[in-house]
Amino acid sequence: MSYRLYYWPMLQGRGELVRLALEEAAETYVDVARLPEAEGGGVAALLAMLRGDASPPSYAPPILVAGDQVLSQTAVILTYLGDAHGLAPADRRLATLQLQLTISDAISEAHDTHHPIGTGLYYEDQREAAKQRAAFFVSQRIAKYLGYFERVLAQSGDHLVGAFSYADLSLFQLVAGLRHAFPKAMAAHAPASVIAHHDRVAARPRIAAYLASDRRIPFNEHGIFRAYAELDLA
Ligand SMILES: N[C@@H](CCC(=O)N[C@@H](CS)C(=O)NCC(=O)O)C(=O)O
Repeated sequence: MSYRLYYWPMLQGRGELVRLALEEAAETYVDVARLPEAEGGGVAALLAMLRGDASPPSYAPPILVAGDQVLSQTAVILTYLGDAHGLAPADRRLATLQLQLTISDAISEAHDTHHPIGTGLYYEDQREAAKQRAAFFVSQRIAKYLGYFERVLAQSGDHLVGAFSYADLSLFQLVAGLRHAFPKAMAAHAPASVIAHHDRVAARPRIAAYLASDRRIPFNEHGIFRAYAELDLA
């Protein structure tokens, strides 16, 4: 199977959860919007896909085209890749999805620290609200989410559902993103077992190779995890 991923070309975002799964599966894929427009890429290709006649149409990226299937919603795409490439144990499919959706919730809350009022507004136009939202996220939510994953790992061992799954890749990305955006808060609140889990995933050969490659877009201030020092309130 040769996959086509449609995602915003300048940021990791939720597309990164799909990229990590494709990289771990060693599947070839075209990151379509990162191609030049002259080669059918760019944001134009993504917008054309969003406006296209997939059934149902996709509401938002990431979108994965797999043969004649057009899939969106990150957790749906990962469920598909988990089944197709052994990235979720067959007897733990729903457990894997359950954890993935919790990671998705945490990612949405991390995004809302810098865009608490509206995604269509600039950060600079919601700075004061962002400070309030981030204070709550940093003091309450990081510890609650990561404390939950600490409990899961205490139960299951090295991997979230006992054996390796796409949810491990996504937890890695959540932790990497939180460390980028909130280094002081993460130093204060991240459980050691969750950091050790992050490091194990980062050391997986295909993931390590990917992270060192230019396919991995660096964290930046267009993405979900942004390093605004004023929001990192340890
Ligand atoms: N629940 C969806 C959320 C998708 C989403 O919010 N995508 C962002 C980029 S990461 C987007 O472009 N959203 C456009 C919009 O919501 O209008 C998922 O997990 O895939």
